[in-house]
Amino acid sequence: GHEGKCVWLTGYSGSGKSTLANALEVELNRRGYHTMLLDGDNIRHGLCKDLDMGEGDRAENIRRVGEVARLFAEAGVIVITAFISPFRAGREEVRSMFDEGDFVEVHVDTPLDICEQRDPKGLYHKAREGRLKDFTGINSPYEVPANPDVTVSTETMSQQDIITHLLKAL
Ligand code: GGZ
Repeated sequence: GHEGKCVWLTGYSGSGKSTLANALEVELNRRGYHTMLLDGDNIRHGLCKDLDMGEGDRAENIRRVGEVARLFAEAGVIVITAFISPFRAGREEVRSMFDEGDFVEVHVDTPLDICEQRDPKGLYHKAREGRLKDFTGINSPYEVPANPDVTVSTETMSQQDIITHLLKAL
């Protein structure tokens, strides 16, 4: 069978990580690959529901996601993750758990002001009003990936182009 991998999407809230992750999963499934999509919806309500958005808890969130991703990848699954994962050290820690080439870091490089304009859940607005603490990009840091395997821009590339690009990188 084919070997497992981890496609790790990182970027701001509203950058388009989940949309891309879902589209990538559909394409991989069409090609016969077994996939597992991990995102806030299935992780932060279950495995990580004891964690908040402070720096230490975000680090623990990413550590747990990395461990789960590795278990699935060892079973031959292509794992796609969609977490802000704002800290470089945490992303590098997860990378170190995989063989070279089996961890593909994808920077979803949508600028903060675009994410804030989109604001699909009104969270940026809430954060600007001071009603949400530790919000990434407003009052909590995002460390831009220094050496991502792939950088994608949802502004300049169509979703189909991005998916094609990601499939090639795999
Ligand atoms: C950032 C927050 C926050 C704060 C709630 N900061 O766009 P969303 O809504 O659906 O995805 C965001 C999600 C971020 O959780 P992650 O597990 O991806 O974060 S991390 O990787 O840093 O652990 C956002 C929502 O939760 N959200 N509060 N304060 N995003």
